[in-house]
Amino acid sequence: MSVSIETLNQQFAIPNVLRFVDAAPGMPVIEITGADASARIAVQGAQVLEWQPAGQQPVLWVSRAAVYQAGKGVRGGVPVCWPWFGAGDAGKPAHGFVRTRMWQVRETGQNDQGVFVKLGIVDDAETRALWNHAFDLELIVMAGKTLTMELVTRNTGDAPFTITDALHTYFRTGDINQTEVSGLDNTPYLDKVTGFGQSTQHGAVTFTGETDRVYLDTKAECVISDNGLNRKIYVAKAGSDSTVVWNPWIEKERGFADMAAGEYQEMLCVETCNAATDTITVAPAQSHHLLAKVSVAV
Ligand code: TA6
Repeated sequence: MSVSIETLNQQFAIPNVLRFVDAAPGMPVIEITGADASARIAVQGAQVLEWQPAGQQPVLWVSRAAVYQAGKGVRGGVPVCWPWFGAGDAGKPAHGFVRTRMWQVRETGQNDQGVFVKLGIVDDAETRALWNHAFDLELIVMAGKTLTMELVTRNTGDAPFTITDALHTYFRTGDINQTEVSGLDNTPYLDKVTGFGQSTQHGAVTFTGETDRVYLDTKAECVISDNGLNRKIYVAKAGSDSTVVWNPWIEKERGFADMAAGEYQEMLCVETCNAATDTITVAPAQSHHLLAKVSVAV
């Protein structure tokens, strides 16, 4: 059941700091204008769309061709992939089913770290038809000088369940040809471009074509050297054993109706996740926390 913009603003707006607007019919978006940063978060999918620290360039990327439509994920920002990362079983949506569903707003507020929002989603008959488990999933977003996103999986059922999950973060970069990602040196990865063959990273990740890699058993902080915009973006994490690095490049970009021509040159994904063999099993009444912490230095 969707809640009206008026009701959301009555319950959760913070004057001059946080308000709800309709990005499209049935697509409420939270607009944050804090002292340290501005941000936008779609209530559908609890999808952070934008984060821009005061005095900085935008850090996240959203396609100019993105579609804002109830039931469709927005191309960019931070899609929440849960309870599986990647292709699901036949007939099931890629990257799980929560990114296209309406979440509930649970809390908004501000403190010395910035402006925070808590969004949650629980199981229902539709989700149980896709994945037969009871759960409570919550995303806590703190938008300040640093962006933190914490995805909390709670098992509210009576049997253990196993998930893979991701904060599938799309970053803006000045020029993919002048961009590299460090922090994954000597790390094994599955290369989706070559049918998930296993390789090992040597040095920084650079981009000369389609790049789609699941780095395994790594808790490392990644650093994006965005040399086009003369900045470094730090992606620290907790509760995550995998990191995915993705750029669709020219051909795959053409396959996305919600990417404009040439946009591959201004974006990359560094995804904070548990993927492939890095699965997470949650016992009844227990929870798992996946945390991404993003900061920028020029
Ligand atoms: O995380 C990388 C990836 O799995 C790519 O293989 C590509 O499929 C991308 O996610 C986007 O997936 P989506 O379902 O959002 O179009």
